[in-house]
Amino acid sequence: MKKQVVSLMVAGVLSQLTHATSPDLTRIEQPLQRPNIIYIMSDDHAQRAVSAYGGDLAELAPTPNIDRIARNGVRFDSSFVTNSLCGPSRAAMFTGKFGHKNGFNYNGQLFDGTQDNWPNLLQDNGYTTTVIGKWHINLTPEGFKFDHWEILNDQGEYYNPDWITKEGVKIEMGYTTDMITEKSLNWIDQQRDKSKPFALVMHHKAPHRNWMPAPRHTRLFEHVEFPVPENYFDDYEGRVAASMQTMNIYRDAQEGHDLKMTTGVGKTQWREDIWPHLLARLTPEQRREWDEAYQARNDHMNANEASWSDREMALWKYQRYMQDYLATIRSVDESVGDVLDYLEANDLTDNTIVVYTSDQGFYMGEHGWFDKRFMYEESFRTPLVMQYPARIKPGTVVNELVQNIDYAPTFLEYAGIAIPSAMQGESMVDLLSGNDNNWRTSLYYHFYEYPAMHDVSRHYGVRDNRYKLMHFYYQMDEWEFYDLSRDPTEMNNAINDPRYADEIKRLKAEIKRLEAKYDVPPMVEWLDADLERKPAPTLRELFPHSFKK
Ligand code: SGN
Ligand code: CA
Repeated sequence: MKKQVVSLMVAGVLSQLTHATSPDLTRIEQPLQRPNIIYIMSDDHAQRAVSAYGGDLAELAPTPNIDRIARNGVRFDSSFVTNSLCGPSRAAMFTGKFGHKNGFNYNGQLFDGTQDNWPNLLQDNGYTTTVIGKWHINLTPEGFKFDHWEILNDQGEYYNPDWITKEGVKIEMGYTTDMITEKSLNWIDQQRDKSKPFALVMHHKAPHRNWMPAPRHTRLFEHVEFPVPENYFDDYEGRVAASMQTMNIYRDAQEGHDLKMTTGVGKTQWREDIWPHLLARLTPEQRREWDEAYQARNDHMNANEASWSDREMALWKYQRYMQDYLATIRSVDESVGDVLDYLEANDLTDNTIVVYTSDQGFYMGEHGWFDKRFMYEESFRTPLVMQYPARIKPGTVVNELVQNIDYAPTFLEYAGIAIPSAMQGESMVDLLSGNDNNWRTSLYYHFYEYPAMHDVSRHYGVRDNRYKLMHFYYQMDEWEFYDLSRDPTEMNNAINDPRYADEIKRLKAEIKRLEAKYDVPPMVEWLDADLERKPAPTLRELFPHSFKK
C-alpha cells in the first residue's frame, strides 16, 4: 500500500514535468520508482480472437491470460494502427510517428534505428532493455541500443527457428512461441542488470501465416466448428479494390503451405507449398507427430473431396484455417500467463507495465479473407490491453480512438522521460486517469505496399466514431464511405448515397486537416521515391562465420 502511495505521488510530479514541450529536454530528474515495461506484441492477432473483447469466439477459443491483463488494468475498445502491415506497424510503434516521418512505409524497407524511439530513450535514461522474438524491420536491431537482443530471422519460423544475436545466427530446437517465453523470462530472472528498471520487448511470430500450432495444440480445435462470418462469400459489389485482392481463403490460400492439405488418403505430403523450407525444418520425430495429428482429418477430406461442392470445400477450408490460427494463439496466451505468473511470484506486478497487443488485426474469414492491409475494421483494429497496478484502475475500459503511435509517448511519460516534440502520437496517461477531455476524434490511415503480395491497392482514409472514408489510388481512383453504425461489416459502399453527401464532404476536409497536421507529403513524391527499394544485405553477408563455406 505504502509503495503505491509513493509511486502515485511521483506520478503526479511526473505528469507535470512531461508536459514540457521543449524538444531538447531529453533528461529530467529521475523519479523514485520508475516502472518496468513488458511490451508483448504478437503478429496478426485479430481483436475478434481475444476473448476479453467478447464476440463469437470468446467461449470456443478463449484467451484467459490476455484477458487477465484487461481485468487487472485496461482494455482499449477502439485501438487502431496507422498502416496494417508488420514492418510499418513496428516502426510506428517504436517511434510514435507515421511511416512518412519514420521512413518505413512497406515491408522490406530498412528501418533507421538511430532515430528517437522509446527503447532507446529508456536506455538513455537509465533503463536496461532487450528485444526477444520477431524483428522484421531490419536484419538486426541496427541503431537500437538494446543491452541484449535475440531475434528471429525475417518473418521467423514456427519450429526450430534461426536465432540471430550479436554473435551470429544459429538454429535452436523447439517451438518458437515457447522459446520466446523462456528466453524472455530467463533475461528478466538471470541476465538483466537488476540495479535498473527494465524494458522487455517480446515479439511473437504467432499467429502469423502459415499458422503452425505447437505439437501440444495441433488437435486442440479438431472437433470445434467455428461460426462462419455472414460475408464469407462476399461478392465485393461496389468495392473495386476489395474485388481485386488475392487473400481469399478458398481461392488464394495455398492448400499445402497454409491449409496443410495432403495429396491423398493415407498420404502425408502437403499439396502445393511454395515455401517448403518451413515444414522441412521439423525433425523426423516432430514431423511424425505432426503428420499423425492431421492424418484422420486430412484422410476424411481427401476421401470426400470429389463429392463436395465448391461451397462445401470453401467451408472446410475456413474451419481448417480457423483451427490452426486459433491454436497458435493458445501458445501465445499461455506465454502471457507465464509472464504474469512470474511477475506475481517475484513481487514485480505492481510496478510493471504489461502491454499485450498485435502489430495489426487480421481477417478471420470476413469478406472471405485471411491477411490484413485494408483499412476495413478487422485489420485496422488491433487488440490492446495494458496493466500497471500502481497507476491504472483494474477493469478500466477506454473507448476513445487510440493508435499505435500513442504507445511511445505513453511509455515515456510513465517513465518520466520528456516526449520528443517530433512524436506524432499522444500520451494516453491522462486518458487512463479519466482526465483528458481533448482527445482526438478522428484517425488517419495510409497503406502503401502495392504492387505487392495479396494485391491490396494503396489507400488512405479517415475514421471517426461513426464514419469511414477511404480513397484507393495509384492504379485506381476509387472512394468508399461507410456508416459503421448501420453497416459495421462494410458491405455497402455509400459514397454515392446523397443522404451522406454532407458527411462525405466533411470527412474529405478532415483528411486534408489530418494530412496537414501530420505533414503528409504530396502523393506524387511517394510514387517516385517509393518504388526504389534498396536491396537488404543477406544474413550470410552479415555473419559469414555462421555459415558453412
Ligand atoms: C508473408 C506472408 C503474407 C503476409 C506478409 C506480410 N506470407 O509474406 O501472407 O501478408 O508476410 O506479413 S507467408 O506465407 O510467407 O507467411 S507481415 O506480418 O509481415 O505484415
Ligand atoms: Ca503482422
